[in-house]
Amino acid sequence: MGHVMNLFMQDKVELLPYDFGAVLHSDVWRNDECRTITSRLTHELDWAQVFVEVFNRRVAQPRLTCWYGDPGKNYSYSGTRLNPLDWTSLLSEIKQKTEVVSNVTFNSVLGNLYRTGSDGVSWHSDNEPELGLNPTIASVTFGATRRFDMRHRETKEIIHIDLTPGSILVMSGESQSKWQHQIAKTKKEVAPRVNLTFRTIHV
Ligand SMILES: O=C(O)CCC(=O)C(=O)O
Ligand SMILES: [Mn+2]
Repeated sequence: MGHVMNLFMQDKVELLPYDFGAVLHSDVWRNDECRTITSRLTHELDWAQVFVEVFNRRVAQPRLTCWYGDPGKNYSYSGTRLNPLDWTSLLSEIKQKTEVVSNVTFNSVLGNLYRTGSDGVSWHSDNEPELGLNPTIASVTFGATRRFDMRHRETKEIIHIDLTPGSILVMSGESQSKWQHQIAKTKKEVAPRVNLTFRTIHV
């Protein structure tokens, strides 16, 4: 279904045709800044391989993750309980800029490192109870551009969004309750991508 109704508001673009809440801010960081930040995040953050149980089998997530935040903001995620590490100075800087752009404050960040095109994240919504109803999540991209897909739970309509380095995707409103999202694996040769999803955990 070809809903061609992009709402241009200042530099912001609503990407969803209905059950709204996905706005992309492009080029928040310059290309040269992105290169430095990508390298620093890759090396400085405490990336770990998380294993999850799927049909009684221990399966490695196809990406590395890390979790930083204010003390005590714990979060259960696919059966794993993660204790946040303390903000690094670089993460604090990125968080500050993300809060200015999105006009929302956050108390934690889940990092994803997609090493190659064989890494991805399958269809899901960020609808854990700790996030509350209709949460606002800001998803920041450094490194390679990867395609982000959003699929409506009922109509099954799929929206494709290229998440470019230095961009912030702000998901809010009904973007989690009515839509799911994924980063599909790709056979194309792609450089590593670092994604930071800033969230507010209510505990
Ligand atoms: O890498 C992305 O852009 C999405 C990551 C994501 O959906 C998540 O961490 O919940
Ligand atoms: Mn997600």
